[in-house]
Amino acid sequence: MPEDLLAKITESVIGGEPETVVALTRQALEMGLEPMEIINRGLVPGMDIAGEKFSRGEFFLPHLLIAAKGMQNAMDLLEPELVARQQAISSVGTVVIGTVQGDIHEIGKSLVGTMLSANGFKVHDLGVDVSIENFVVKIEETGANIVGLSALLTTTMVGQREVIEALIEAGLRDLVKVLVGGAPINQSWADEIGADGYAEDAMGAVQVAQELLG
Ligand code: B12
Repeated sequence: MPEDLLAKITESVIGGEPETVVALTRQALEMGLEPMEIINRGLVPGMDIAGEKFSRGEFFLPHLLIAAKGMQNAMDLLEPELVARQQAISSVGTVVIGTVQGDIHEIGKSLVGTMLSANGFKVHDLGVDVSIENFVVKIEETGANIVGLSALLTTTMVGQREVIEALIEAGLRDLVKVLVGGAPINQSWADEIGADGYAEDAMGAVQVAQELLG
């Protein structure tokens, strides 16, 4: 049963069993489950529960790390499937994406990058803990139409505002749309810092990016 399999994936993410996560993910693909279904109903709930346990003091950093390893290894398997399932249209826009300075959360940012690239965007992923300067330089160098700024911590979300300020200073603000996201981010924060768009998840990010480029 797909439901049972998805529940087992969730459990093995929480339980810190990366090899089992990968084996079950492979099984789910073989059963014909869609990659986004496996991500949204199997892997992400596992990460959410691990995060909740961490805030309650039931989990420590190593637990989060091993849960993340499970999800990341499964993503290595799912990414080519995600890309293969979308019709790669000729490039609809160029995106520079990264997680802001001081923040090393990678998984959500990478998923957004993969989905954008699967939907025809040319994506330059700068990785995590990206300095303001690196964002600015890469946007200039690539002529990107969109920059995606990820932040997972309430202490680093201010980095999104700082990148916007640096873009204004560099005279690039009118040339690039700013898309923000990450667990603590919402529409009112996006409005407050003058971002052009916000999305809650990777599918939403694709939709908003398409809307931003008209
Ligand atoms: C895995 C994890 C880690 C891993 C990260 C490993 C890795 N390689 O990425 C490790 C163990 C390193 C880690 C470290 C820390 N973490 Co942590 N972590 C998590 C956890 C459990 C899951 C994050 C995740 O990957 N989710 C799955 C992905 C798919 O979801 P996502 O990241 O939210 O991304 C989606 C959306 O947000 C959105 N999105 C994301 N980026 C973008 C960008 C754009 C442009 C758009 C449009 C959309 C978008 O789309 C994505 C896909 O759907 C969260 C809890 C949680 N549920 O979020 C805590 C959490 C984020 N961590 C937390 C904390 C406190 C920390 C530490 C400070 C712990 C410590 N004491 O050291 C450190 C900080 C390190 C640092 N400087 O960055 C807190 C943050 C609290 C807060 N409000 O600030 C959380 C919420 C846990 C908790 N409940 O307490 N963490």
